[in-house]
Amino acid sequence: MRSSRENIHISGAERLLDFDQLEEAMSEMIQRALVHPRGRAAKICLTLETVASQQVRRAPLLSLSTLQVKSWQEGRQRAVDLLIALGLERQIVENAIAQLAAGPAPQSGVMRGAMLIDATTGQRLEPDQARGVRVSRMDIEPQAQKEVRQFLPAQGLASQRITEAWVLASKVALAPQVIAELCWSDDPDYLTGYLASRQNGYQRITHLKKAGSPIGGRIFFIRSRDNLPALIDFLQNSPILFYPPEVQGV
Ligand code: WAQ
Ligand code: MG
Repeated sequence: MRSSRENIHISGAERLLDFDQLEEAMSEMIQRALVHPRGRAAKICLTLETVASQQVRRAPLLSLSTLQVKSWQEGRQRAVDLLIALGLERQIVENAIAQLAAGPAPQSGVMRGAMLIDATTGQRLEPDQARGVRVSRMDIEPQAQKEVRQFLPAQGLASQRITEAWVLASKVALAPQVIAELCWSDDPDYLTGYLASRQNGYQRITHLKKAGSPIGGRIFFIRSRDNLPALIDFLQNSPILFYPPEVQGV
């Protein structure tokens, strides 16, 4: 699902479900698009595609941990340090974060998908800077939903958002070309973001943006532009169902 108003992205979501779960999931998505902190959508696009069950791969979620920080400035500093520790260059990381913070789409807007940054040159590699690359066709295995909830630090309303971000990040981290992902929400009141990598797992950072800001997004730091079409195809199309993490972080 993706929803918009006057060409401004409001929200999106993707699921990978059995046929018998479709109707319920669809109406839940429509509700979400209509009642959203970024405003009420004027246009909602729903796309349903069949995926053969033999094509669906299974994988574990990344381990999950939470870094408590006092301000978004401290949170971004921590994120930069962690990215440098993963081998990225400070200049490239800071420049990518500055682009995200300024609104990475044309006219300083929010993108519908993620930015792809070449970690060796700092160049943006997504073919369309308004759309970005949207990761799709991933979910929690139906039989693991309950167990996964037990891993979450917060119960209630927030957990659906956390689960969705955790699943998305776990899919992105499976791509060998991806070094790390940095994300914070475009919802004005949601300040927690994350840094995810195969090496360190899904690291939530309690503040990554200023309260009230409608600008958010995702940056995927990519090893090189080699095999870019294959990477994009994997992120958009490869169906994966996740089960609980094999090792739990702190
Ligand atoms: N693929 C790629 N990029 C996406 C996708 C997707 N499927 N969905 C959203 N984005 C991009 C897009 O630019 C959005 O503007 C931006 O990410 C933010 O999306 O552990 O809520 O759904 O507490 O607002 C992370 C922390 C919350 C959760 C992230 O993102 C936690 C969040 P939102
Ligand atoms: Mg949002």
